[in-house]
Amino acid sequence: MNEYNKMDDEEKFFIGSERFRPLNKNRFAAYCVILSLLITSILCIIIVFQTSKKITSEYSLWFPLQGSESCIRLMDINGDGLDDVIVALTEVTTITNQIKKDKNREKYCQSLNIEEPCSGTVYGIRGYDFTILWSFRVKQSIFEFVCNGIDINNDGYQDCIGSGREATLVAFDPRNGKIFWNNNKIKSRRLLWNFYNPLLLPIDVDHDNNFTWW
Ligand SMILES: [Ca+2]
Ligand SMILES: [Ca+2]
Repeated sequence: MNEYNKMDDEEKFFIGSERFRPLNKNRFAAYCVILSLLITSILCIIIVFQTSKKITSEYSLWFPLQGSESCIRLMDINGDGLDDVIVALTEVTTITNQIKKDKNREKYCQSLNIEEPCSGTVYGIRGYDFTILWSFRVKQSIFEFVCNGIDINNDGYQDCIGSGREATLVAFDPRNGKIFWNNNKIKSRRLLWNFYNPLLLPIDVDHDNNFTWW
């Protein structure tokens, strides 16, 4: 038996034939390692690029000079079967009490037809890309939204009630941001009188035989 026949299959592969240039085993292993590192690096660069692109351009929404004391309510407000966001913001100056030093505030609020400080804004935001679907102003910062079990206009769709600082109260249709009623024109007697968590009572308080309880 000659030397070639004594070799195992792996050794015969690296010896090659007359047609092919013999490939050194160590060199082949080095090529494999380098190729693996190159593929891994390229994949990492692609993943990092795609991830950073989504965070910075597709899933961010910034509100300059705005703060929030509001809860976040998730519900499908545009009927596409996907959750959207209802949240309220307020001007940062109302949180830090700097707004009282603004002499032009009264005129500004009169132009909005809302009592001072007219600083709150409620937003309906599409959940999958943070597009603002609707918004409306309210008197002050909103704390709480109740959107379960109430149909204020009896159209078969759930509505929302928001409550917050200086007795801010608003009822609205979450599908389009239409306001049913609010107390925007009622000045609070005490700045610290707030509404926190509105409750729905299964009671017809004014005896008009009209209340909806789901
Ligand atoms: Ca939706
Ligand atoms: Ca409704």
